[in-house]
Amino acid sequence: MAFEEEETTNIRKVVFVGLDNAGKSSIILSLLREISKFAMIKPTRNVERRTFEFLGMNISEWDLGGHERYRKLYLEKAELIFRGTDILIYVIDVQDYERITESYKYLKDIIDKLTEMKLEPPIHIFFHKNDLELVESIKLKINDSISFLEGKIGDFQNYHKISFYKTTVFDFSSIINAISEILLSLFPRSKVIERAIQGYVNIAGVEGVELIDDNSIIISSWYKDDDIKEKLNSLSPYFLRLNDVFKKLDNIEDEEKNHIIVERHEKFFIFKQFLLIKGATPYYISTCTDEPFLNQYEFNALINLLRGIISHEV
Ligand SMILES: Nc1nc2c(ncn2[C@@H]2O[C@H](COP(=O)(O)OP(=O)(O)O)[C@@H](O)[C@H]2O)c(=O)[nH]1
Ligand SMILES: [Mg+2]
Repeated sequence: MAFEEEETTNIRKVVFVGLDNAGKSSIILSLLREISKFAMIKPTRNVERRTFEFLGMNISEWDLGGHERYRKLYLEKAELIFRGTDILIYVIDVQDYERITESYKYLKDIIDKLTEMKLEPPIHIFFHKNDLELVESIKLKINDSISFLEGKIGDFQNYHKISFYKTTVFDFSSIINAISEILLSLFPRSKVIERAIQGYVNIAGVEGVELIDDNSIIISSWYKDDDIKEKLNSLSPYFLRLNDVFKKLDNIEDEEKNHIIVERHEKFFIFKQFLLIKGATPYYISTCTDEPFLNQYEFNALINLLRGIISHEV
């Protein structure tokens, strides 16, 4: 029991709020889909609402909307929802022009309520459905909505920490970037990376992982035991050297095939170079597994997340 309590104190409560149809479930689902490629999702035993745990965040969703007269009712429930909330994500459908004012009113009510309750969770506003492939006239309209909202919401910035993001489910990086920034506001970067690596280990079944930067520094690592730790620690510097030699010899730029594999005593040591930011210095992963390859699907999901985490300035 004591252990369980200690476990949960590290979990942050993140609530997605917004009008019905704003896109909250879709955002959460797209995260789930991506994350489940490399991490186990822990559904929480919560009867009322669907919640899930992801990299130390307990994420839930709350629909607003309906009749105007319900607004007051919602706010009475607000006490229940917002107490203990670490992060509030407010999702606005920027293509639904008819409900922009309604959405704004709810947000204003919530901020007022929070102030009244003396709660100050940072508020992250997603200008959602900011789709890429839109005709110019719609893009202009969306920008109008966003400027309107930014102007209005700017008024609250004296009281609250408010950030804005433009998101769409059609560009997953827009979502993972926003979530990474939120994660980094909650936990130190090293902790977020560590959790990501741990998630990958759980699903990929590797015996050890080292994430190494271009200065040969191990940024994060996980080992099944001391034996694997010693092996990877000793091998990685050689892999880095070998990788440099190969880089000079070949001019193939196929990232997918850019790895070195060593087999020894039925174990495979796999070293892989990858780019987090185009044009910047590469990163490397050094692993030990039972199989002579890394599953691309899981590996790419890890890279996508790391890209969000590492390339973010804090
Ligand atoms: N065009 C567009 N539609 C989206 C986007 N995200 C969600 N939707 C759609 O918006 C509708 C409502 O989404 P849902 O996630 O159920 O909203 P919720 O009520 O806030 O949970 C669904 O038809 C989604 O397919 C997006 O980024 N762009
Ligand atoms: Mg929903």
